[in-house]
Amino acid sequence: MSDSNQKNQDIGDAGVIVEKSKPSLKKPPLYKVLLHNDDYTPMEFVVVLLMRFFNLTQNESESIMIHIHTKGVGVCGVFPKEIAETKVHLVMDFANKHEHPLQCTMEKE
Ligand code: TYC
Repeated sequence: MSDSNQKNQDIGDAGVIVEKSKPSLKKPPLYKVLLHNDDYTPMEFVVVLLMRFFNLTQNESESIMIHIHTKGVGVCGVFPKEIAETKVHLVMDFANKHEHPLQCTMEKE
């Protein structure tokens, strides 16, 4: 490519400017779904919730719950935006229905 041409252009054989096509499929931005610690939500409730909404095993759920309990916050999973939003809503509905103060948020990776 000659220096005078931009990145996405090149001079073809017949002196015609050829545009290189940009890749059209960009990866969607991903979001972490976070659970926050509190003093009241029962540990077993958090474990059940992690198994139910994040398809984690009992062992995975217990270790994430203990991580959140000791560190204050933890990642339950990483998803495209709309799926992360749905998970946050489902978790908050579940916690509210059971009158637990559990907080679930999302954050761009
Ligand atoms: N800290 C809570 C307790 O001692 C347990 C807990 C863990 C609560 C994780 C929320 O996201 C949480 N019962």
